Amino acid sequence: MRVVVVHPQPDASARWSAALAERLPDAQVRPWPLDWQDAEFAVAWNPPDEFFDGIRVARALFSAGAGVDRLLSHPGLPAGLPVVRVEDAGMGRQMADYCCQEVLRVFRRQPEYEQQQRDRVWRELEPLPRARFAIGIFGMGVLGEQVARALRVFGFPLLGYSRTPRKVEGVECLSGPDALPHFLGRCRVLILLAPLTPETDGLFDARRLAMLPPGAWLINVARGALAVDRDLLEAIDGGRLAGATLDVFRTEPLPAEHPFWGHPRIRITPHVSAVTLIDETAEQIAGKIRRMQRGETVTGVVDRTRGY
Ligand code: NDP
Ligand code: OXD
Repeated sequence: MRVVVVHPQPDASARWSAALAERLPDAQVRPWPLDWQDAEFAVAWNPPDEFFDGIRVARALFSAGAGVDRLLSHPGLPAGLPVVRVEDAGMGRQMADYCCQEVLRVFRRQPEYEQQQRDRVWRELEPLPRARFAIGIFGMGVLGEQVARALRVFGFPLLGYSRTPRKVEGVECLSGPDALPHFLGRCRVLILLAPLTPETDGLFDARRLAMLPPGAWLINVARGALAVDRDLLEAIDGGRLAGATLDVFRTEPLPAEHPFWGHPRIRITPHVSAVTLIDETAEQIAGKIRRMQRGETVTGVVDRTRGY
């Protein structure tokens, strides 16, 4: 059995290949580029456009991350090839840490205290009422649900929104386009954690951002393209939104001249809210490869028509 690994960073390709080879001792695991014309499986993160030109991948393409938007828009992706995504593998815990940290910062009025520090102002601000500080999670899948569970201990009202109906203890779950304005209208903090698909691309434009309560805070840990950059800046500059925490961007790395960088009410991290942990993820992928080799089904197969 042959497994090809493709990753834009050669050192990451080498680490992935070693981690998979250790778990699949009977397989040949090699980093791309190579002279193979075929392989049973590929493990890929942002493969270059020419990746599929010289090699036929027969059984499945494993994403090295949870999001598959880049793979699904790859110009060479063969039509019938199953695409399998990462399910959690240690990302949920990281995402929960990140979101709790940002929610607590906003709840404890830290952005305002930081501004006061810059202005050398000593002033106590009124604590915010916890019972009215509702947190909304847009995307209640593997990661969204773990974020909700982690936030539960803080006692905020929790709302979840998904494409299809879900049930999560302690979370008021909504779904479907008709429920979106009602959901957004209650989110004091909105966490974006849904995949980038034709339905979610640019969904958070001026109209949808205006549905949030005045002074709301946006946390985008999903994909940058879910929000419209210019509309987000206008909502913050116009005072409609208090600010945003952005981990993901339409163009990554975020270009040096982008106005997000220097904005006093935008916090930026470089797509690190949940990084792929190579050992945990290789373990999951190797397990799925073994199951497929035995003719069994695996979870995490992407529905290409849905886009995730
Ligand atoms: P899942 O597929 O498990 O969950 C996706 C959730 O989004 C589901 O609840 C789904 O609804 C919902 N959803 C999909 N389309 C829509 C829509 N049009 N309207 C409302 N809800 C929608 O994915 P994960 O939780 O594993 O990951 C979510 C995303 O997080 C990834 O796609 C990726 O883009 C991003 N990510 C970012 C990382 C980072 O470091 N910043 C790291 C890892 C992931 P339903 O339940 O009905 O299917
Ligand atoms: C992912 C990501 O999708 O890192 O795994 O964004």
